[in-house]
Amino acid sequence: MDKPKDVPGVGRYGGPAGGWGALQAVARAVRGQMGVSHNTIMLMRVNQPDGFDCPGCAWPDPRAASSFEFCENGAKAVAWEATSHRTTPAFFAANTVTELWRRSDYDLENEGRLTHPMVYDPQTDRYMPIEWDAAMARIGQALRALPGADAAEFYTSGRASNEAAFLYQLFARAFGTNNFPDCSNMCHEATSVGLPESIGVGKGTVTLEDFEHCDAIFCFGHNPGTNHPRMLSTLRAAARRGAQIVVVNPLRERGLERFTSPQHAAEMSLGMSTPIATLYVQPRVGGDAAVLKGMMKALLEMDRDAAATLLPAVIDHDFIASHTLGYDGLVDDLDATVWDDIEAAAGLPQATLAALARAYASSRAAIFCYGMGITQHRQGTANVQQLCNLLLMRGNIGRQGAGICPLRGHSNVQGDRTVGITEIPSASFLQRLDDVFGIQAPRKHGHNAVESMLAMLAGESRALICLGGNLPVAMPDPEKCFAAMRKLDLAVHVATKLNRSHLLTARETFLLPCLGRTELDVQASGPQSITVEDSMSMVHASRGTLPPASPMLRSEPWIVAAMAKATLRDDRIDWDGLVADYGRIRDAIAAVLPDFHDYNARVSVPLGFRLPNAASQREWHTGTGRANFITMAGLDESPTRNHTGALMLATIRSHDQYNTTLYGYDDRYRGITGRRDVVFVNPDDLADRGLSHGDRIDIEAVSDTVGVPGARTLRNVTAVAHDIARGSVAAYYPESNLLVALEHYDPRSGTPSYKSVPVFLRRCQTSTLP
Ligand SMILES: Nc1nc2c(c(=O)[nH]1)N[C@H]1C(S)=C(S)[C@@H](COP(=O)(O)OP(=O)(O)OC[C@H]3O[C@@H](n4cnc5c(=O)[nH]c(N)nc54)[C@H](O)[C@@H]3O)O[C@H]1N2
Ligand SMILES: Nc1nc2c(c(=O)[nH]1)N[C@H]1C(S)=C(S)[C@@H](COP(=O)(O)OP(=O)(O)OC[C@H]3O[C@@H](n4cnc5c(=O)[nH]c(N)nc54)[C@H](O)[C@@H]3O)O[C@H]1N2
Ligand SMILES: [Mo]
Repeated sequence: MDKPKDVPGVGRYGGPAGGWGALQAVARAVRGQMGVSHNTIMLMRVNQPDGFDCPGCAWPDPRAASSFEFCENGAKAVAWEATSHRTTPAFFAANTVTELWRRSDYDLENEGRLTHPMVYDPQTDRYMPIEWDAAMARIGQALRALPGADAAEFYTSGRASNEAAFLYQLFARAFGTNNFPDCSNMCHEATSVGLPESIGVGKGTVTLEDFEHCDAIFCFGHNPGTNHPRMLSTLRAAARRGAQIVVVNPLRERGLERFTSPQHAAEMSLGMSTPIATLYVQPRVGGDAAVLKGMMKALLEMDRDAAATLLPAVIDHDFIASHTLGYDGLVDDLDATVWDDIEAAAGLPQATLAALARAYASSRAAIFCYGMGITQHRQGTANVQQLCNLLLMRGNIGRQGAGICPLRGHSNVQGDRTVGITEIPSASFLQRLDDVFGIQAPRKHGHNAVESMLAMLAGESRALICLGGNLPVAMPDPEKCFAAMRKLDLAVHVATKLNRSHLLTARETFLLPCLGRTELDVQASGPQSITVEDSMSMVHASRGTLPPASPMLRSEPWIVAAMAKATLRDDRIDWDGLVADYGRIRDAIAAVLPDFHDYNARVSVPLGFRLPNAASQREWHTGTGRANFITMAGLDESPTRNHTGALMLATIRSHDQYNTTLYGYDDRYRGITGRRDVVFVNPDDLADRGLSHGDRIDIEAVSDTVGVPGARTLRNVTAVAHDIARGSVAAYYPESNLLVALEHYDPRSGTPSYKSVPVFLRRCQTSTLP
């Protein structure tokens, strides 16, 4: 191969994940770059028993309460919130919304924390300050003026506490709708739909302790070095005691290869690192169902060989007989599926799939971890269920050191779901809500995120309330979602910082600034704690310590209650009493959800308590009363083979971003500095197209993927030759969202197929330089 040409901002990262680079990045975030003073940092008590829960991710805290854990990206998340920059009324007076629209997403949030409640004035095209009371009165009036409650959408982003989320769903249901689009709809909905059918719970079954007892960890489609960095400590410990760590990911991700723990002085000072993956396999993007079926087929063949030669069984037939249903159907499907097809769909040879199966078969207790690489596909739900099938084949659910571990996204996305943020609530939950609060919650199911956008676009939904987040920017197809937002009668954003969604103004638009998790929250009864649930169903308290960014800020529970009071006319809910003391909100949650019994007492201890998880006790709350093998028909994600030359695009996160929030323009572990306008391509795929590393290209989505014609092209990005599976390309979200059709989602869960977008690469047609 020719010597790769020099491309600005594109290099190679040679070191391990973590190490001094991570500490330097923390220092940069803390010193000035994000406008945080050292004193502020000293005041913080992140993930300490008496401090606040890190808003960075949902990975659990270690059991030893003293072993304070913090990471580079946690530091960035905290510094982002604790910044000394402020977005004040003077700033809004100096800039029209049209002018602000032209700024980058990075610049908008970099203005800092919102300080005052604001209302949009169409006359001057500016946001103007408004008193809280006046804002609430107008919001209440606008909601009451809707043709019906179902014309309102109540969006939740997963940072909201259990207390805020519970009040929010109570408000919307007392108002009369189950329209709860939420970030989970774009994230782990395939988990929430797929796991209950397979094993009867919609959450992971393992605890952190299980990681100490397993001897194999499989990582499917997640990138912990960036998105769950504290997990690297767990992987490091497992690797050091000799557990196998098997990675299935089209990209080589540094955090899954090598890690230097900043918490271990010796490793740091000696410049040593711990190798993480014992086996790293790179299927093509969208090839997971084929990988999993290949592993199952290989396992089956091994088991048959073992039976023929009187060796011990590889498959746990006793467990299958006493706990499961549907195994025969699975076996028939595996027998009918030929290796040639599996190899083509997986992009891996049979020998590699057999090696994966052998690694699995040789383990005593295995944990399967997975993230967006599994869920964000047209077959996301089926993918999740294939993971379950493979675990069930060896009885790897409901015993020590074994189980399934979805890596959840936002720090409380799982808790929000538990306390009622769902568009498809159960009848029993609604009945208990009615009984406890004397309301009549609607029974009709509501809209998920995609459905809410389609309803807004059609003019059927007229109001959108957002409890955090950046919905139209996080969703596919900005052209459609932005247009949908602009048609609304009412938009209300409860937020900490300015983002693009706030600039998509409706007839009436309100921007309501709230306290963040790091800040002291004082109500009538004194300082308050909130509670959150992590990825492993541990519920614990979090208490902010920093002085609020502005005296005008209100807490999310306060804002939700104020909106409810201004909107509802004949409810008998004591909103003021609930907000005066969040302990009363927790009592109300416990009254509705028995799993939260003695809630206040149980969160008063450092690590809180674990919610019951039936599958981890081998109790199967499925329709059949057993764990179900659920067979997926076929192998393919969205087949690209009908489109000669098409590649499969996955949209991914850089190391310097939190979803739509950009902390900066570097992606250190992938060697990218100061830019995001790149697409990662396998060198052979470049060569096949007569393209080279550094060429400027256009990415064109295959237009008829889901029967939605229309040109979608991301122009003028730089091709970067990368260690990525053949047939696969990757680009950063949210810039690449314009390539994803709104209708391109998993029909079973509604999860957008952000990680399987068939595209063509073309030499750039525009002559302007980037
Ligand atoms: N610092 C930081 N932390 C975060 C976030 C953040 O943006 N920044 N976001 C939070 C949220 S909301 C979430 S949901 C999580 C997301 O955490 P992750 O699930 O780790 O998210 P992604 O970066 O989108 O994608 C993860 C991996 O999927 C791989 N992948 C892509 N396509 C495929 C495929 O077809 N098959 C397989 N097997 N793998 C594939 C990519 O190579 C990438 O390594 O992180 C949370 N934590
Ligand atoms: N192409 C593509 N698109 C994706 C994904 C992908 O992998 N690829 N991933 C999807 C996933 S997994 C998710 S979860 C969604 C994320 O979707 P969202 O959750 O809607 O987006 P965020 O970017 O996390 O929201 C950032 C905003 O939240 C507000 N905020 C921050 N902290 C707080 C707080 O404490 N309270 C309140 N009220 N507001 C706060 C700030 O104003 C900030 O601008 O994006 C999805 N979109
Ligand atoms: Mo997410």
